[in-house]
Amino acid sequence: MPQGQPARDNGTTMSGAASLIRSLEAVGVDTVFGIPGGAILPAYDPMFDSQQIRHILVRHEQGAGHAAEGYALATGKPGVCMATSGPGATNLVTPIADAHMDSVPMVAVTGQVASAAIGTDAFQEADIRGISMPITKHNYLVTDPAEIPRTIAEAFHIATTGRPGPVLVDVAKDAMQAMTTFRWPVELDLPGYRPVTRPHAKQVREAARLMASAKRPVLYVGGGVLRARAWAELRRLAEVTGFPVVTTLTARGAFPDSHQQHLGMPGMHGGVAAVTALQKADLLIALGARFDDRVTGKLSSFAPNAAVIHADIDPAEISKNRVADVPIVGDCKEVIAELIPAIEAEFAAGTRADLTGWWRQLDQWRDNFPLGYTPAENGELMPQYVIERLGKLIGPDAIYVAGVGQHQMWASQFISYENPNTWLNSGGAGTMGYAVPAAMGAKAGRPEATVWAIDGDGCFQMTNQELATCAIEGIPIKVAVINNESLGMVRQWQTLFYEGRYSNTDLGSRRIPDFAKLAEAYGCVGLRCDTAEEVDATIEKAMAVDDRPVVVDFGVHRDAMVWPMVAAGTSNDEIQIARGMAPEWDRSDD
Ligand SMILES: Cc1ncc(C[n+]2csc(CCOP(=O)(O)OP(=O)(O)O)c2C)c(N)n1
Ligand SMILES: [Mg+2]
Repeated sequence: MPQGQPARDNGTTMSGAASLIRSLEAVGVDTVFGIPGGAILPAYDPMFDSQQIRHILVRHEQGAGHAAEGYALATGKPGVCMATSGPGATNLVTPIADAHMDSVPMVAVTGQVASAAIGTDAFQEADIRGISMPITKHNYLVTDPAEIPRTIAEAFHIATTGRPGPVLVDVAKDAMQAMTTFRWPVELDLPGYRPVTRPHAKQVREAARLMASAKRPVLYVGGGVLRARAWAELRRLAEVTGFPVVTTLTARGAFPDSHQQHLGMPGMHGGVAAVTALQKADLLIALGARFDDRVTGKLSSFAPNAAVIHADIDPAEISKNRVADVPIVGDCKEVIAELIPAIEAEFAAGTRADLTGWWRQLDQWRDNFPLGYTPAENGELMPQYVIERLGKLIGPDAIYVAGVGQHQMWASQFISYENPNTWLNSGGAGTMGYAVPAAMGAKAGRPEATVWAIDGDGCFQMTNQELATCAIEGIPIKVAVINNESLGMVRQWQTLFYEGRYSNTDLGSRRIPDFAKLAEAYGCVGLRCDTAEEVDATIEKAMAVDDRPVVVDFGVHRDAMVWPMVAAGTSNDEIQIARGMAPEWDRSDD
């Protein structure tokens, strides 16, 4: 298929590098995050003249990769990052792996040493194609300048269609320096790549039949619903059926938290109602979800009595972890759109199970086991309180970006997500250091939106140098550092499973560094808050700043723990609501 309209300069003789930049322009790129170096230098020269592309010079390539992810998730467009060969390219490995795990559309362009030097251990040579093979959806090494436009067109097509993901294009320096004729549009010829988006009608009918007669159904919604932009269809399906909904960590915001039918997040730190609903269900309708171990707990004991309808655009996901009774390969938007009339037809024909008893039970779990936390005995500021107030004062229109750890779980639990693509986090990979650069990318892509990073003191120290990028490039993000002076999530596991032997989890970060001063050094506003009384005023002060990034150092109680919790490797039936405390079920809960 041809990609778009004839581009400016079509048929013109130019360098491979110029043709690379023209190609990026032709696919609609407006923002590139990167750092130049020897092998990619030819591309930076024509990019200097581009009227269309804004290049944001980051401080570390990992920041470029996460920024591209944040940009992609916030805008729905593919994110683009660029790096030089060798260490530049290897610094992109973590965000590429991250994007792969969370199906984020991203194109990474790297410079490679000249083709004659490839394989000679040349200066700054690394086989990034080989290195990134298992963590990209696809990757390329280009040595012929004539191949550049087609490769770029294919890379964007593959990154954004089917199950989205990262694509790497490694371009040899001599291919950028040589002269070529720029040709656009190009014909895409990908015989091995034809993602099925339209579901099989027979499977949809079969699914609707099961759904109409299920007595304890649950819509198990994963991040694929967001990638497919299927939130409106999901809401309609939920309301037509009256089924309860759970949204996984990567799907938060796909269905409004305030909706009566929303049970919340399932999984290791999910709510009791959501976790238990899945365990007791007789039918799971998995939509763009992948039965991740953080959701299923011990797989053999997960939802033992449930039949499974599994809809996913990636056929490799179906029956990977849990056998599907009704597999549906297709785009979630199309699948759900077709499920709705199919189930309406079942209802019209008189098949409709009574869900009153199921809902009575779900409501009981919801009422008896709401999310909560116990204040510290010494009166110290509680991290959950800070995050709850952030959500309340900032509201559901902002974009929230989390790091990885306890603060991430609390940010998922204690903020109400009402809108799609307002919750960005590293779900599959769990990459510390994600928040600041991903927030930067989100804000660069959606400058009108308020973007808050909720970060841990550990995570923040991995990538906070991108605050310099934000300050200099005019990207005024806000950062709440939930400073418990420790690698809190690891410390929690040491408390629970290693008898409180805190081996190497104390960061001393209430003393060093001084985050507020660090922020000021980076040209940001730095604030501090250590008491509950100051929380609202501090957040309001941060909200009033719009010309610079703001960092708030919230000094919080270090022994707070994330509850509920299903210990790794155990059954979801073993969920605990506090240390050593299983829920006390009513007799009617069985
Ligand atoms: C790059 C990376 N290294 C190590 C880990 C393991 N890990 C998971 S959570 C965590 C602690 C995070 O500490 P902090 O950012 O302070 O968050 P907290 O849990 O205290 O809220 C660590 C070390 C990880 N997820 N990612
Ligand atoms: Mg911490």
